[in-house]
Amino acid sequence: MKIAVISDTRDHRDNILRAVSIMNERKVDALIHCGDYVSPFVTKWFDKLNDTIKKNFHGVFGNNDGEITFLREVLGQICNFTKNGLEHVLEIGGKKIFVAHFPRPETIEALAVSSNFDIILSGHTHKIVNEKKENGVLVINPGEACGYLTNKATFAIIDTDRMISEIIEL
Ligand SMILES: [Mn+2]
Repeated sequence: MKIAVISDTRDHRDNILRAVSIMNERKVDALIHCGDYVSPFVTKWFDKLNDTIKKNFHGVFGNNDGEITFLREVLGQICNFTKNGLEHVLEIGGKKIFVAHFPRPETIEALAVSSNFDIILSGHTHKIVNEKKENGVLVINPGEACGYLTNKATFAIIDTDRMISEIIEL
């Protein structure tokens, strides 16, 4: 299965639309957003995802998501949030996945070495991490889709069969 992972989209309309069209073209099976959407109106752009992806669209909130009530109400129509909205534990393509916007590096490391999850996803730092640990665990930060801090707008596509992740520039 192919899982797209995106983070820190921060209302960047053009990059979101570009990412969505690549996800549709590449026929990914699922999408995980690692937080910092910012405004609920991003729903309008994510709504262009094909139906398969929309049925398998999961997200967590970030520290810049102020309007959580309305994000939950509007984006929540196509994106699955947990009750607290801050963490997700998912199973996709037979892989156990942990998602949070800004776990501390120590937490990510502890989760990775525990082998309790196959894939650990986070965002927030705007820095790409594409790492495969010795125990086969993937630790991924897709970087920033907005490109505001690094001038490099990216997201990731994970192939769960091969357990590799590709970074895609927008
Ligand atoms: Mn953040």
